[in-house]
Amino acid sequence: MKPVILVPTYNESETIVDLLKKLAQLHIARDFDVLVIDDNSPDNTANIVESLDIPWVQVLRRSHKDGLGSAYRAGFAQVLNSDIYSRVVTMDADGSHRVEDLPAMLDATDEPLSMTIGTRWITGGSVVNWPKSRQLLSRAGTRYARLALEIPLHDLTGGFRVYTKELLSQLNLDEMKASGYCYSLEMAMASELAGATMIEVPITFVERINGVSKMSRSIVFEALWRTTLWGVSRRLRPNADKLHYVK
Ligand SMILES: Nc1nc2c(ncn2[C@@H]2O[C@H](COP(=O)(O)OP(=O)(O)O)[C@@H](O)[C@H]2O)c(=O)[nH]1
Ligand SMILES: [Mg+2]
Repeated sequence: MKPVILVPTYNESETIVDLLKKLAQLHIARDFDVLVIDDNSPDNTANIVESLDIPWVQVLRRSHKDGLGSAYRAGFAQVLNSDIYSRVVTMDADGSHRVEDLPAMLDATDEPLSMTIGTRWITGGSVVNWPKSRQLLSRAGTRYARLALEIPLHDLTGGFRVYTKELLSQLNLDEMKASGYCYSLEMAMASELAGATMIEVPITFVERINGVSKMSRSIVFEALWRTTLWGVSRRLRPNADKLHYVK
């Protein structure tokens, strides 16, 4: 049993090769697979990855851009169908989630029902090259989600995580609704409802140098309204939420 790293991509031709090169260095010491989940990127990301012909890297091709949450759900469904994986890592393609931080994330716990969260806003964690506005947005997002969802974690908006297969197989992934980046909040909420141990590992988040961010106003808006609704629902119907998210 080995980990699998899910890397969602949309127009990441300028970043994905570099990430895979860095992962190849780590692959010398550790066994893992990579699944790139590509939404038919017009810049040929999927073809570029396949042309590298790396035996431990596969591409899941989707027909059109359908958001980060939906890309991850497709990836989860594919890897949960296989019985060779023990854990699932989620990682951005653009180098913001550093391969250097991955060993500490993978070694953080042996707990079978757990989620390890790469965390920027704790001692030892940091952010490099993010404008003040983006830092503010991320910190305010986490603070609002902590309050609304009552989850005492320090980085709820980050997507660098390790889920155990046992945890993912207990969640009703088909019931998840977030289409954009707030999928990370929905997954944290569902994992907490499943009784998962949550481990925070400090990471350094480095803003991309190449390619462009897909963050948009509509992604922020979706996170805001969904978090507000989830917060209300958690207070009014806590058991219904558990039934909704946990098998
Ligand atoms: N498959 C897929 N990947 C996406 C989508 N939106 C964003 N991504 C990927 O998600 C990761 C994070 O996106 P990014 O634009 O870097 O967001 P930021 O770091 O918050 O500015 C990158 O690897 C993107 O290519 C999408 O709709 N589909
Ligand atoms: Mg990024």
